[in-house]
Amino acid sequence: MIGSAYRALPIVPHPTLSLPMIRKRTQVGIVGAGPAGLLLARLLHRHSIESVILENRSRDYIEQRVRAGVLEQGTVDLLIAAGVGERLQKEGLVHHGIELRFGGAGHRIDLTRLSGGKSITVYGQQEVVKDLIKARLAAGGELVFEVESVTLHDIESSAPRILFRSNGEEVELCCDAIAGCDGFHGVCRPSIPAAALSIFERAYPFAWLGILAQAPPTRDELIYAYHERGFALYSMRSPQVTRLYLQVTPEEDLAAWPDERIWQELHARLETDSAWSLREGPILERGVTGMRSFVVEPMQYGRLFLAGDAAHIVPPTGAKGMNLAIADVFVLSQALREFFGSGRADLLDAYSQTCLRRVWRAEHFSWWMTSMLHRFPEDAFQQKLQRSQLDYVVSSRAAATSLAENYVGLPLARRLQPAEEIDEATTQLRPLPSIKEVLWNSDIA
Ligand code: RFL
Ligand code: PHB
Repeated sequence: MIGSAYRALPIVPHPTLSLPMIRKRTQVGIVGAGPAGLLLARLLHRHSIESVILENRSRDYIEQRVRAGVLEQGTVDLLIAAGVGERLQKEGLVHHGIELRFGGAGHRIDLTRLSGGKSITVYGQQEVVKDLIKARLAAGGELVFEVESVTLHDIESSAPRILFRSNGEEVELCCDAIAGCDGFHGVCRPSIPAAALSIFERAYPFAWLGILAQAPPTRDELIYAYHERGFALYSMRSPQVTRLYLQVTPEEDLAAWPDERIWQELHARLETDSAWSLREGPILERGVTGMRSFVVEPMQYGRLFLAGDAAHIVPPTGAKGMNLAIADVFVLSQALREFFGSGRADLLDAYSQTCLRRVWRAEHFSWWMTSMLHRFPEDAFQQKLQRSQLDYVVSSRAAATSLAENYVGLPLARRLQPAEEIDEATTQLRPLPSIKEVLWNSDIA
């Protein structure tokens, strides 16, 4: 356990085990130290709101876990504003375009020109996690690794509690609110009665085999390749390290993919008619990731608020998962600030509704990119549609602009407004348009 800022309450007997149990209190209990949980704690700290983060893995494990790599413009801006952007600004690779490759030719989508000056930044998720952990500990914040047996209680009340075990001790953490940031396989979503939730999901008949290779990138922008052998993605992590993905079957056995086969397949799927070389190098890491779309509605139940992968999953083709997690906790931090600052619950009540609008946009974009770029087995009609769509996207400014706008990320809500404001003339409260209406930023006025 690191730090000791949260308040210890008297030791009481454990309700079921009759072991002594340590009671503690905080304002917001956060389950999960991924990008969502860690950034939420950081934003709350900036609003002087106390929180405790509980993580069931070790610090080393979560700092080494290789996952996302593409940060939207709004994510970068928020990390900088939160005071955790120093290394990101030094080491992150700013990209102004991506390539769509098909039929033996590459087609560049100029993200920056088409999105009115925005860009994306390639910076590994585990680097974001390292920066956030460092900032959390430097600020003396509570972050407990390797917790066990986490369970949630009284979440529908105004005094929800988290029970967990840490270093052999039973702990009860009493909170005003709980943030479920524990990813897709966490315990928070299943703590909500099933009847209170609606689930929307889609499975795909493929997965991604991803590798990290000690090989300098030969291109400085990402390449999304549509090929009759299947999709391939060319990405990177640094001037020395390439990140590559291949479409494979969902039940793919990694043992069937020796290094030579991986490189052979990458060469075949990324080939072009013009000069192009893929540099090979030692494979540092490899894994197979399933593809799924999933959304739970609502993203809140009583005083439990789900954020990030705990509430929604997208297939990685749109590079949206971590960015969505970050957008959720931005909304949640603003709502909690209002709640603890003025006692108003209207933004908290609107949390799910506010997040879901962005979530569904990203769900659609990720599904669309996935459907356009992957090979669907034995579906000649689909293949003809895909080629038509790809031709359209690289030849129509309107279609390319739509891709660019979604890829760099729609704006985060600039200002979360309460549902009422003081009328200066009468000094009475007057209702504003609903939160939904004032939140979404549209370019079409
Ligand atoms: P995380 O990162 O899964 O963190 C959840 C944390 O909760 C912990 N946990 C628990 N802690 C305490 N008690 C329990 N009972 C717990 N159960 C779980 C876990 O150990 C973990 O530390 O969720 P979060 O914070 O919502 O973040 C979401 C992102 O991790 C995810 O969406 C992205 O990685 C998705 N993703 C991508 N997103 C992007 O924005 N851009 C990309 O380019 C991108 N590429 C990708 C991706 C995900 C991939 N994989 C491997 C799934 C590429 C891949 C291959
Ligand atoms: C990555 O670099 O890991 C990456 C890039 C783009 C994606 C998904 C993953 O769409």
